Amino acid sequence: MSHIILPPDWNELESEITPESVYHNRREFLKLMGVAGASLAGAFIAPPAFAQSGGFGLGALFGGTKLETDFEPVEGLHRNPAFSVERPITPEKAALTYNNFYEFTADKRGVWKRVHEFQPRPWQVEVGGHVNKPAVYDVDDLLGAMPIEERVYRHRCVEAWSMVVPWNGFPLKALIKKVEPTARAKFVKFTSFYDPEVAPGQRQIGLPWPYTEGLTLAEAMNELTFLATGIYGHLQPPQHGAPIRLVTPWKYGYKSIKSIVKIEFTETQPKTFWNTLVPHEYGFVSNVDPEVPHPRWSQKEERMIGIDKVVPTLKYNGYGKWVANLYA
Ligand SMILES: Nc1nc2c(c(=O)[nH]1)N[C@H]1C(S)=C(S)[C@@H](COP(=O)(O)O)O[C@H]1N2
Ligand SMILES: [Mo]
Repeated sequence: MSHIILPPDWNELESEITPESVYHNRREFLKLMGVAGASLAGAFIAPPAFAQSGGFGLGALFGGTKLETDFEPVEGLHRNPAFSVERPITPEKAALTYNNFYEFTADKRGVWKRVHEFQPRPWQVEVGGHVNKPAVYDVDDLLGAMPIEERVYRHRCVEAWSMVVPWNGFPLKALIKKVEPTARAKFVKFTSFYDPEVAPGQRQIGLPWPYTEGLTLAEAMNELTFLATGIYGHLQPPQHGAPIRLVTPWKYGYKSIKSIVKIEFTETQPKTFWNTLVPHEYGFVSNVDPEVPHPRWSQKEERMIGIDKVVPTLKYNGYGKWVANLYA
């Protein structure tokens, strides 16, 4: 059951290339499950229901289909003018209904239908590892203690689609300063929630749940690196990674890990979800670069969600001014 990979076709909505293709990849799947010989294969790789339409059985069939748009507004929000984008902001409904959140489904147009049981509050974030002041924060205490602002950022998925969205939240460095990393801290590891009862994707065997990501400490301290507790002027909807998610706009979207429960300062480079699954396609650094094609498609252009326009992809997604020095 090999899977034929087509290059992105801008005219045909269903032809997008997605990392979900790894679910069809026999070899990767077997490697993950520690299956050495190919003879056992058939038993394990009945195509994951997951990868097809995102159907997970009853939950998916009977899940509500009304798009929730009523989220708690964030009062007194100011847009930081240092970050402006010449492209139009993606219409909110387009962003709300087109998401990658593999914990729920691999069907990016159906995530919003499958997040109803997800409870983003109460929510705690544990911050620890090589720091002087480890702490467990309630997300609402963080909202009260951190400098909340709005930033309009470009978002470029590795699958060659993009958005422009107004996040609200605070720079990660504000939190890092509070916990005081020690000299041994060289990397920051982020971990998403793990709850297979509400996240059917996590019942999929062979995937390295919970979703994890990582940055170098210098990347984490960069002005651009943002913890988004909301979007479009309100608190974070589940599908965008409620109640708190990372945003690293110069990197491919998968680095921007959703629904974070743990932030750890480590001495060595942490393992990350996509890098563990398909190391030769999804590197640890993963900076947006139109000159470096994905092994299976070009990264020179991207399709803007909602307005369906194809535009050139920019090095560092247009954020070289802030981050190029990190990679000199
Ligand atoms: N926990 C978790 N975080 C995640 C993902 C995921 O599947 N699980 N998908 C990533 C990918 S591939 C992208 S493109 C962005 C999508 O964010 P959005 O739905 O808010 O646009 O989230 C990233 N963060
Ligand atoms: Mo992505």
